[in-house]
Amino acid sequence: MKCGIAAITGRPNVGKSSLINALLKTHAVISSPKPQTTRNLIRCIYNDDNAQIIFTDTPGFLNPDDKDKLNTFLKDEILNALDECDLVLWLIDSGVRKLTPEDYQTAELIKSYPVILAANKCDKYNSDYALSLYEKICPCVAKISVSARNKTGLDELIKLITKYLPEGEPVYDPEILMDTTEKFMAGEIIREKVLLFLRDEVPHCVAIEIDEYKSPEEYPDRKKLYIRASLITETEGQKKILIGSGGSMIKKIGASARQAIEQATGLPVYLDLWAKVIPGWRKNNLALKRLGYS
Ligand SMILES: Nc1nc2c(ncn2[C@@H]2O[C@H](COP(=O)(O)OP(=O)(O)OP(=O)(O)O)[C@@H](O)[C@H]2O)c(=O)[nH]1
Ligand SMILES: [Mg+2]
Repeated sequence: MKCGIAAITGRPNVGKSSLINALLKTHAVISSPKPQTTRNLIRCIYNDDNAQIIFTDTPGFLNPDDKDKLNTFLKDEILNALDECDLVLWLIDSGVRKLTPEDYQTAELIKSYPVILAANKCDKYNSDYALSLYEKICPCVAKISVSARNKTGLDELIKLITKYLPEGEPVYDPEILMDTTEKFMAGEIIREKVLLFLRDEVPHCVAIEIDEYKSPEEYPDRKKLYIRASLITETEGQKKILIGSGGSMIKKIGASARQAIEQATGLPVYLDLWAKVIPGWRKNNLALKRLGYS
């Protein structure tokens, strides 16, 4: 058996989370068309007869602006993922025609690991040029074209990763899909709907705080999973947009999130959403800590 940790890194929006979902054949982590969807290191576990691969999803690599402490946290999560991994899967977008300073920094950060270079979105672009660009700045043990959307190249990718992982027995029970809590995942699902329904910069200014999480498994007198959550914005203006006229937006987010949480947990759900303001929470260390970004 092989067993080890494959950290997936890359620019925002290249499809890192979508690829994990495609490999695990389930909606494990949230994805969206907006960059900087993923905010935490999340371990997802893949099992087959030959290997257990622990994939770490990470935020997209961006150079943090010193004032934006959330962005500093996102970069730290990437460094934490690199700290614990056995190999790096550097996911690039097949459509890239020019490297950025962040690409060079990523190459520097991962140079001591075996790197598999994977060009995603090969359903949309020919990957050859993008792969040749990145190969010049990062020696890799293998390169491959994949499409998380069309599920192309995924078996080959698993074979490649398995080849470069250390020998070892599985460390996670094969029943376990993710090394995180249901409560955290509920917050992520709500945030995914915020990203889906709200436009422009607003979703990036929203954080979710789960105030109450009472499951029938823990409280047998309840028939439904009860979740009370706060949708936190930085300003009153953003809060107004989040609520929408007559509460229409927050209702839409709630209805869609409730359905998705019901699907994920297999339980009927009562979801109670509230909008709150914590002024400038992305720049405030105490607020970031409270919201799980520290
Ligand atoms: N055409 C195409 N689109 C894809 C593919 N994989 C992902 N996408 C789309 O790319 C967008 C970003 O996907 P994510 O999985 O959220 O990307 P990410 O790299 O995790 O993004 P961050 O978490 O923001 O760093 C979404 O709109 C996906 O539907 C693919 O193989 N082909
Ligand atoms: Mg992501």
